[in-house]
Amino acid sequence: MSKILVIGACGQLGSELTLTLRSMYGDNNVVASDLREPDGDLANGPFEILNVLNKTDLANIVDKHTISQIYHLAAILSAKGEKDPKFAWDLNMNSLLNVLELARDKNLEKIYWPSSIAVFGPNTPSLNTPQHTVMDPNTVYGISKLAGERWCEYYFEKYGVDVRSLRYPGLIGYKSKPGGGTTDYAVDIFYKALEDGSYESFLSENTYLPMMYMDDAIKATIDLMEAVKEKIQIRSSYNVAAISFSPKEIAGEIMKHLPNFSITYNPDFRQSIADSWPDSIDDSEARKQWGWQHQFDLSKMTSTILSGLRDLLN
Ligand code: AKB
Repeated sequence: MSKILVIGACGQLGSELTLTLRSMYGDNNVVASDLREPDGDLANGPFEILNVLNKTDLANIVDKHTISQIYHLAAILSAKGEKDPKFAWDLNMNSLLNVLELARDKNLEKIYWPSSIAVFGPNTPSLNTPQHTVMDPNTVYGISKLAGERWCEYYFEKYGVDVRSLRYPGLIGYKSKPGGGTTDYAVDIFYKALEDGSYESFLSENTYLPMMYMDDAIKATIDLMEAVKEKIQIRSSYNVAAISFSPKEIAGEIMKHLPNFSITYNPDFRQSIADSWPDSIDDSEARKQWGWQHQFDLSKMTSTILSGLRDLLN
């Protein structure tokens, strides 16, 4: 039985992915790790405090738990990265290199590392952005993700490290909040809709971005990691898509459930980041090669989040 280490397990994606992996493979086969102590259900399985920049601690944890697979999710996201670019670069890059080196040296079975739509930039075709195209990211987060993709392919080609990756769109869940991203508005809007009945968007009304409900993101991640090696023909990172919408459209969808909800627009520095990213993504390679299919459209996602969040807040 493979033993899995999740790095960044307390984050927006990490907390839900860890619990799904534990339900699939057993609590004791999935070790969660993060800089901070876990809360909620995450505390019900093995947990290690880990700063992934510390290579020795990382290696000791891998040895202690006989880890064979790593999901490395820790990163500084787009908006936060712009506040301290050097730190974002150091963390995003050196943490990935630590994991790839360890995977090569200890001959680990598989590695998962997320990339992002942030690898694209202002000169990338923004409608149905192809898998292979111009990539000129202008955020430090996007630059680090693009460099990371090149490193993943390099470690696969040169050393045979079985590293797999997805270019996530904005991930929307309600069980834990994201931090420091440009797509975070699409999570905040649900909290504010239920708590205050109104929301001030930091992106303008017609800003379209590729998005995905958390359950689909987890499904995509696990489908990719479970796929037989021969099907994984892209070793940089796969485009994956589900839905695309603007603040105005998601507000309209929320109003179908909460007719008194209102939205105002007050774009800030995150507008220019959003403007440099695609409106929609062509993910046909993922669909063809390993059978990716999403399950949540805007209306199904909205009703699922509103009813789940109502229960959580009550
Ligand atoms: C962000 O907004 O920075 C992230 C991303 C799209 O990778 N959610």
